[in-house]
Amino acid sequence: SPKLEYLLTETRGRVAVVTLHRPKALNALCNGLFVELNQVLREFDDNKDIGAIVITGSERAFAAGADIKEMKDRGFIENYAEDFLGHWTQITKIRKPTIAAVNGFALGGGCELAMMCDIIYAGDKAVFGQPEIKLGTIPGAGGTQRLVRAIGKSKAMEMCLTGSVNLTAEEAERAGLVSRVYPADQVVDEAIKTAEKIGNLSLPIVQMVKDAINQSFEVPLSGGLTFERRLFHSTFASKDQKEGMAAFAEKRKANFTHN
Ligand code: CO8
Repeated sequence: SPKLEYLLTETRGRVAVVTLHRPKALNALCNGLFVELNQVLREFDDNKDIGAIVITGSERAFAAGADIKEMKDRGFIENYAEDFLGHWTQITKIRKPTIAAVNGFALGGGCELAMMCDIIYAGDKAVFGQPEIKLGTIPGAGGTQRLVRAIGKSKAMEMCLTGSVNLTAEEAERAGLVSRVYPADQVVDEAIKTAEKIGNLSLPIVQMVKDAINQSFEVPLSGGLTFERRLFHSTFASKDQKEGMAAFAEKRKANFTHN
């Protein structure tokens, strides 16, 4: 792919690591950064040798939000006509598991970007917040929706209405926003370890789990349970189900071929 201005990428075995790299602006999510992020994620999603993706920033900032300087003079009609920042949701269409490894500020769009990932790990100095209201606007990429589902109404209201009540890493873990907290310098490695674990499992089966859990956000319980059971049934059409269960019965390690 062409040279990237705002991102660093590397692969480690079946894991892709994407690092937001706009250090002078605390990884503020300018349009160019998001265009690159969508492009890189799509490439890794299409790459058969990749099983899971880690998204991280710097120790100081995962991302301090959408780029305020870039958007401050925009108008309603252009926002609406161009569906301003609508392309942010493309990351939720990535079919491989995504893990956000968050250090430092995850504010506004930065918090929303983390919430668009499947799993969030936090460094112990991470800070999650939705300060948009202090700028005279509101969260636009899930801060009033995904955050409620993650931490409940009262905490989400408090964060979004004040713009200044933030969650520390510990609080975010207790509230369920984050699955684990690690020392800041270990969080990326731990995210990569988990991504490796997932990446060595059967990719199509992993994708079914992701699909099924995401379905739970969209449909009533009975519909979600039926969706889950049908996917469960369909796993029996895969070589990897045969291999996984045979390996258990033969007391050996399964060798999945992603088929
Ligand atoms: N946009 C643009 N530039 C930024 C941003 C940002 N969000 N955040 C930081 N920067 C820049 C600063 O302007 C500064 O640049 P310069 O050196 O040229 O002055 C540089 O990064 C370093 O920042 P600070 O000097 O401010 O660093 P501090 O350590 O003093 O403060 C803070 C760190 C507290 C994180 C502070 O920078 C801050 O408050 N940033 C803004 C946080 C914020 O309000 N974020 C929400 C933005 S709005 C948003 O995200 C809406 C999302 C809507 C998505 C809709 C999708 C459909």
